[in-house]
Amino acid sequence: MKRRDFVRKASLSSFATLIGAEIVFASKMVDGYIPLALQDPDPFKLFNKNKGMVVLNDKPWNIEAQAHLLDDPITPNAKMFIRNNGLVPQKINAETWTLTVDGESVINKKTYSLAELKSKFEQYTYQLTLECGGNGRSEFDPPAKGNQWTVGAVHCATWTGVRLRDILNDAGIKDNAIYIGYHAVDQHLSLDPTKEPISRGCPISKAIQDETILAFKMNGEDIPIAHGYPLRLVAGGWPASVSGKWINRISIRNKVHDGTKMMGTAYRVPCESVAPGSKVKDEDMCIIESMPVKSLITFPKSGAVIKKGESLKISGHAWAGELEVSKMEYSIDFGSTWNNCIVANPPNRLAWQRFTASIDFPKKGYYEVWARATDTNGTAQPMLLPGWNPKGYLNNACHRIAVKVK
Ligand SMILES: Nc1nc2c(c(=O)[nH]1)N[C@H]1C(S)=C(S)[C@@H](COP(=O)(O)O)O[C@H]1N2
Ligand SMILES: [Mo]
Repeated sequence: MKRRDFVRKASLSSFATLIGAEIVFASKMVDGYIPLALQDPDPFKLFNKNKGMVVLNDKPWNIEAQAHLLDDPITPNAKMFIRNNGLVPQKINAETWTLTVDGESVINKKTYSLAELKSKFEQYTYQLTLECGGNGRSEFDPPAKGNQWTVGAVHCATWTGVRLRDILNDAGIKDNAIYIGYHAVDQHLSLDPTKEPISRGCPISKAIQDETILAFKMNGEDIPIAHGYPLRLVAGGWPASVSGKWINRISIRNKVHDGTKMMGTAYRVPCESVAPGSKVKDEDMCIIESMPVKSLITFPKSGAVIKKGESLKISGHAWAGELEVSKMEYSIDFGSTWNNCIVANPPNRLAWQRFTASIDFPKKGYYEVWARATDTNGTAQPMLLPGWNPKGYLNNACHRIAVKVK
């Protein structure tokens, strides 16, 4: 019903764009009629996603990958999870798009066109890991409300754009600045124009890192609409909620940004660990910053069957928020003993690292391959579910796959 109201507002020309053809008898269509072709949009076609992706929610669209889809060193669009808090914008005009830099702590409020951003500032390309803070939520007990992500809310694409730092400096950052907050054009599910689905941010120290960029390209092409066309903030290694899509405003704040989903329990965990199921007061919740060390076996798919005498080549990716992964191990005996994998250096800071190993099994039978990454601080992934928290964030437990040797 709400969706219908929304669609009613969309113009006929945007219907035609979405359908990919002119609606020949459009003038005969009753006001508010939704063309059949749009009544049940196929998300795989709509967003060009791989058929193996799993739709967790359609209002708003939330779609996750499966571990075995994430084997590409650079994640292609077809295999990138989508996480939306509101509605994907329908009509975007890159020609007239602007970015405004404002806030209590901006020296000169400024507005840039996309063309200005591209010509005025140097462009950089980085490969950046974006993982949803709620990735792995489905494992928590008592369960946490929200999309029940398993392991597939992570991707590592390349992003091309301008450094946020260069833009902030161009507008001028006052000495009292401590945070930035983003604003975007996606609509709240209620369609109430005064509400934002999400408006998050990060401390200035993260905002001015080399790799924090305002991107207009993903994997060398225009960013797909679902991933933030025409302008997206990308802040690798932090909960992907910091990486605002469809950005048209950045505020330089003299306090911690107080936008939607910055407060209460949103993207926060108890500052001190709590017993599962506890009620935690808002003031005892801390904002998630760098994501914890984690890894995923992306080849083979769980359930692989190999012949006795064959060795199994596994591969996957490991990442560690602001840090690097210093060690990657696998176990085939339920964690009793561990062997080293080969881990590649990241192509750049904040990109995931590829690991490989060749595994020999002693005899026929059922095995599990468990994978464990350790970051440069010496912190390893837990084998079991880590600290319970009210919203089910930061599950970085070891990934495992089943293997049969016949
Ligand atoms: N404008 C806007 N930006 C957003 C969101 C959103 O709903 N609206 N979702 C955030 C969250 S919670 C995540 S996990 C990432 C998901 O990025 P992706 O859909 O490109 O994978 O986008 C972030 N940026
Ligand atoms: Mo997220």
